[in-house]
Amino acid sequence: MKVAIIGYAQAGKSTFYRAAARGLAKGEVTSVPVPDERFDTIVAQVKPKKQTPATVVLHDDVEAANGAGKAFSQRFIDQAKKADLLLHVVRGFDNPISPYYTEIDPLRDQENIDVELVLADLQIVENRLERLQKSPTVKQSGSPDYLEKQFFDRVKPLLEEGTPMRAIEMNDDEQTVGRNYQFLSLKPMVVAFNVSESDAANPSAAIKTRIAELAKKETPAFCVSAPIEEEIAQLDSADQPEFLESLGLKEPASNVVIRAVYDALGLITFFTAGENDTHAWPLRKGSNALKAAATIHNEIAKGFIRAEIVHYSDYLAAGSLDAAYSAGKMSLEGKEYVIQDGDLLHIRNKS
Ligand SMILES: Nc1nc2c(ncn2[C@@H]2O[C@H](COP(=O)(O)OP(=O)(O)OP(=O)(O)O)[C@@H](O)[C@H]2O)c(=O)[nH]1
Ligand SMILES: [Mg+2]
Repeated sequence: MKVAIIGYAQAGKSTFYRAAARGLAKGEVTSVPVPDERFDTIVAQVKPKKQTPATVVLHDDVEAANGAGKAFSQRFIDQAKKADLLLHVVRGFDNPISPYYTEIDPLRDQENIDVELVLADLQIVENRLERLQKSPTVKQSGSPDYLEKQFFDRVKPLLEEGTPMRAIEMNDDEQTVGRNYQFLSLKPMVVAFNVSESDAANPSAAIKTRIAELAKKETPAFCVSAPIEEEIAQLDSADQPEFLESLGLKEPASNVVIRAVYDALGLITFFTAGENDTHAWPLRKGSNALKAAATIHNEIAKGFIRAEIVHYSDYLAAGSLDAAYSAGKMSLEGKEYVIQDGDLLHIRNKS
């Protein structure tokens, strides 16, 4: 899953990218492990030869957005279109370089990017509606062009009011049309306000209010201090707790952001606790056991007999998979069983 880091110039995008990548950053694209305490617990207990966490792919290769109310460049739009999720890093710290506005105003910057995303989509909708006028089938009730015109006629005034596509109710066909057009405001979005060190643990009332407003619009938002996060990432894990405590943090803020990204992508995790490889697998919410089997390997899905399932809470209570099995906590499920976040799986199969 591709996560594009977007924002204005010098907002701290690359600093945050390096911090979230926990020292793994290579170039501008890095596969970043999703922090998961449950996975760490399983690994510590199983002690496998190899461990494979779930990951998301962070892209720091998107050109900075034009500031001061200028529209996005075509290059920005083309790069952002390819992403599954947009992670907006907002400048909330004093920067003497101040490339676009002199005064710091994270609320303005966050809103400006949102408005530009909607305007970029509105442009596409308007162009398409103009072309559709010339379509020979646009008046034929039920034709694809007819349906598209109806849909775009409905969303146009909403976009004009500044409503992002992701906040507009759509049926399945409309969702498909929206995805085909790669509308930017339809993509899930997470916001990281890059504020000063002292504000990160204790944000201003204005930022708290904005975070609450964004949460209502299904846009998870957080405060981070990107340079501090980068420092944390450089520390040995033994030295981290004391440093985090001195900052008033329970864990690195970038961990929280990456988990929110994963969740906003609509993903949950299931585990396979093998002695050779203990693996955390990303899976779309609502997927069944057959889909989980196919995620591991197509052959395993083809030969699917049953899924042995242990819920994570039962595993934790028992202390090991063997103990959970002995305590009767394993259930045998068929292909249609809906995987729950944290399930430990073993697929019985013919292959
Ligand atoms: N004081 C302070 N400086 C920061 C903070 N975040 C980033 N910086 C500094 O701001 C400058 C720009 O940071 P980058 O992470 O390169 O920003 P960017 O958004 O990737 O910049 P471009 O890719 O050039 O658009 C660097 O000198 C950082 O060290 C912060 O929270 N506080
Ligand atoms: Mg950068």
